Amino acid sequence: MTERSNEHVGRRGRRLTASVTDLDVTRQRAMLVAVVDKRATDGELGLAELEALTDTAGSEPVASELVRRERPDPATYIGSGKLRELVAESKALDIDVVVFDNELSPAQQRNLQKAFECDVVDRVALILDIFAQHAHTKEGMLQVELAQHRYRLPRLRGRGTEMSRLGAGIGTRGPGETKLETDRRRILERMSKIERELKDAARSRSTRSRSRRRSGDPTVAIVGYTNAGKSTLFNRLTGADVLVEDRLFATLDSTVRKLELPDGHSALISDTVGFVRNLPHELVQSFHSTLEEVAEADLLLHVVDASDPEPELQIAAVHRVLEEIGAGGNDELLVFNKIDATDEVTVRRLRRLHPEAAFVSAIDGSGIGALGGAIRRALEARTVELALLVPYDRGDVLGLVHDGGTVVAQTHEEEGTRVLVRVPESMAARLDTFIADDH
Ligand SMILES: Nc1nc2c(ncn2[C@@H]2O[C@H](COP(=O)(O)OP(=O)(O)OP(=O)(O)O)[C@@H](O)[C@H]2O)c(=O)[nH]1
Ligand SMILES: [Mg+2]
Repeated sequence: MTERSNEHVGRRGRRLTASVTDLDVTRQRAMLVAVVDKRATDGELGLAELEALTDTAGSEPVASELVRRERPDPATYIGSGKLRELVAESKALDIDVVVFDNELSPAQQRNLQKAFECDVVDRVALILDIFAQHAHTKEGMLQVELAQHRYRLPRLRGRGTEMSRLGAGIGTRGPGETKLETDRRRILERMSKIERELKDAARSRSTRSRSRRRSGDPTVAIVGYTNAGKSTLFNRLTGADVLVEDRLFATLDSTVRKLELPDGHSALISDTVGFVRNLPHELVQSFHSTLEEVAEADLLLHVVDASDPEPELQIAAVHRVLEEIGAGGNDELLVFNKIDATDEVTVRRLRRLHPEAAFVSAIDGSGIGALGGAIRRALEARTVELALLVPYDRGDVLGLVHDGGTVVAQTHEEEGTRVLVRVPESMAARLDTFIADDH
């Protein structure tokens, strides 16, 4: 914990985050800045989310600034005029840390830090910090540490160029560069070590998931925006006791439980880390193995907070992350949660827009019974694509795939009919012996 919080020890030695050991320290006062396009309409929402993130990270948002600009200023992101204005305001408000919603280049971060005379962090660093505070398992902590190194490495290089550009001569530059190189090498070594350990963990995990697969139960992964109520729903469905909190990224590690479905069927369901708009790439890469479980799931239960002012934006952000992790094509069942806290007009509108979706309250249990049935139906409707070679004397098999599936392509060859079909998974097992070897 201590090593990770050091990430943000500023030049005055004050921390961005209050860790468990220094809860008695007054919360840092944060000024939030979001730079948006001149015509952007969702700037306020972005700022509201940044406030929630800052609060979750342990700092107190005392001022929020929406800056409209055509394009970022290369040196200071916000431009020198706006910078003077904000510096004055930050002094007046006794600000300890300035948090940018935008990703800052190492040079911009340095220039801003100089001007504000306090810590300046961007959204990526903020999210990394929250993850660092919330990681509890060994694998989770390693994944976060790896992401932090990925973030830090180019920033180290940034300091290096600054030093050599000073042209301070052999005496000063030499040791500086050497130290930089040593630092870089040490970090790279540490990263390789973590990557090896994570690979081992992933290997044993995939053995586990293969043996689960062999048990025949289909897999369902709960996904969705952070704080949508995924863990609450998971607990409600499985009787588990996963931590639920009104904070962002309360869950970082995945938990798997058996889910009993109607008519004696069952599935394996997992609860995992939530997504957010512009989830840092460093994290997506590091959480690769956790997210792989999502990509491999037979069905995604996409939980959406219906009481959010813009649920559609959350849905779009989640879809973008799903694409990024290779789960864009997975079957998905939308679940609008928190309907107890959503006004009726909104619920009606969402029902109209998403007729296939389930509407539930994980807190009071409404809609949960129906959700079980919907999951069961969605799993049944799952289809797989198969390339088959059917001998000419097996007209019955061809009839079966034509009736029960969709034929994508069909050619007649010497040994039989070659078909590419999409069939319900329940039918796939019966077609096993006809799968074309050369495909
Ligand atoms: N009103 C209402 N609140 C809910 C409902 N479901 C969850 N919540 C609240 O929403 C907050 C977040 O719930 P979690 O289950 O931790 O959400 P999550 O999606 O797992 O969040 P992360 O793991 O942090 O991404 C908590 O304060 C829950 O009590 C619901 O159906 N209605
Ligand atoms: Mg959770």
